[in-house]
Amino acid sequence: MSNSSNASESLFPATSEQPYRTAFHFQPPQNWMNDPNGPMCYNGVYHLFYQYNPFGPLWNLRMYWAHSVSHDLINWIHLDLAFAPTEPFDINGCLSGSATVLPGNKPIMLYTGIDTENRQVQNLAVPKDLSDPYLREWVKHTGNPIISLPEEIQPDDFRDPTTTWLEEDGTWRLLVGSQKDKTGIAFLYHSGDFVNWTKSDSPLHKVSGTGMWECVDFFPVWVDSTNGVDTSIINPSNRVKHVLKLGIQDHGKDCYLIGKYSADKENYVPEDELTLSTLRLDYGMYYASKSFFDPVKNRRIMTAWVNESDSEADVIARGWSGVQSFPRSLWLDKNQKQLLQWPIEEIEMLHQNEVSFHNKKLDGGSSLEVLGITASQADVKISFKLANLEEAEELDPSWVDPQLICSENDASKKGKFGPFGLLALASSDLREQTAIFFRVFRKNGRYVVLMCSDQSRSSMKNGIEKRTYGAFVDIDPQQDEISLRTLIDHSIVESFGGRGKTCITTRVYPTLAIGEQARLFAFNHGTESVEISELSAWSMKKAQMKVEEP
Ligand code: DQQ
Repeated sequence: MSNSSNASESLFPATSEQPYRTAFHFQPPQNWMNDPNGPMCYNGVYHLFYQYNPFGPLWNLRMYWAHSVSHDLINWIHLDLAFAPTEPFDINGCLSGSATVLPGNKPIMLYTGIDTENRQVQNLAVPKDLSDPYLREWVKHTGNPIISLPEEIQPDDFRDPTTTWLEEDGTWRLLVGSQKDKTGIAFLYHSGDFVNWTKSDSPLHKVSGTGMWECVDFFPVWVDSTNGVDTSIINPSNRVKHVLKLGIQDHGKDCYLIGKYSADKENYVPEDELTLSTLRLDYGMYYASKSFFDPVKNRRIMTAWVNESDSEADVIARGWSGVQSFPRSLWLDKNQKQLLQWPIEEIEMLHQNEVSFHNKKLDGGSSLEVLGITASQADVKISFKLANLEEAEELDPSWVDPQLICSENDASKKGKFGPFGLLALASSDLREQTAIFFRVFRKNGRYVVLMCSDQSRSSMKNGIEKRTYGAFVDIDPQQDEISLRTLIDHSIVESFGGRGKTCITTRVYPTLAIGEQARLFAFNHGTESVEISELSAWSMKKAQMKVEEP
């Protein structure tokens, strides 16, 4: 394909003219990007494909796949487009899909095409030249589609094949997301040769009332290790549980279940019911996530599309839309009830100018500026210790929805313990600020920790979305410090509460707190004092994102 690869990076506007371009979150040089597709590691090179509109910064169903590669998941080289809608089986769009590295070290790609009849079908493609370390060119299988639309399913409700996994008998399995009459469905298919696929009599899972399931992901996690597990683990035993991740299209939320997968019975038994409010990968803007097993570092990595919340006119004016979340390692929490997520360790390559301090009291109503770092491009870790917890307010029994509690009690509303946390991308007069904070309540003799990300004052601009997000963090503040890690990157704020138990990602568009004008504060607007037991913050170097010269 020849298209966007001729331009060099210098053709794109300088950062000062583009204050919302990110420094270390993945972005293409221009145009629209959404879902990550087919992430994989092949011969030590990481590949990220993504949904891309090469013709402009807005979404268009007639999607292409763009392709970038990296040796460290931090610095990226943008290659030529990988797939364009050119064939009868994908002429109306190449939608999301997944990679599998087959035995013998052979990568393959499965993706959804929209065919001449506007039906969603599943297609197969392979690299043209396995000796090309970047796998630049891909060849679509001539027998596509390899999976046609099931009779009972609407033409636009059948998409996003998962990474496949191998069973003990040498046959392969994969899932495709769907819906019928508002019941979300993960269809299970099997194949002996990768070309002929048969649908199992029963789907792997379905839940009524949830609507279309997009970008389904299905992978094993160790119950007793932070390492990753290859999707094709044979004989998983009791050391493994399976995560079923579902993109709930009607709500734009990535939810997941933890459960037991039985290959013999071809069934999946989740431990909990699927709900929209619990077990979400991220409680902010984070969708269409996809994970892969990284054999180099023996870990599972996940990335997701983080959309804009800016106005369409501003998106058009700046010529691009969408960023990828910073890659996260993920594993099962010790309690086996939820996943933990943490920025991949390679982030440290970008750290510079560390500032840190210990044991600083933050009186009620006070704040403390974190000086010495570039506050618009930073990685910040902070932990809080609380004394006299018995003074905490009782949680109002009607407060069950954390997002609602956070919206109705923004960062300006004083409590006893909280709000305390960080003011990111703040202007010096604090008229602009993105507050990521905690509140602690008592409930039935125990404690409840609420985490919020309040965008209501994030920008002086009008007419843009400034939602507040919230979720509970499953920690006991009597035993554990309340920790927050926040990645700040110009227009994205990615926060990890309780060492990765609760994540909230947001997009913000400050007008005053941009570039060197941005400031960072620790704050406590509660009436009770809290102690910052530890703070470490780093300026972040800019990652290299280069377009490959022809
Ligand atoms: N985006 C793709 C689909 C997927 C959706 C289209 C999720 O394949 O279901 O761009 O964001």
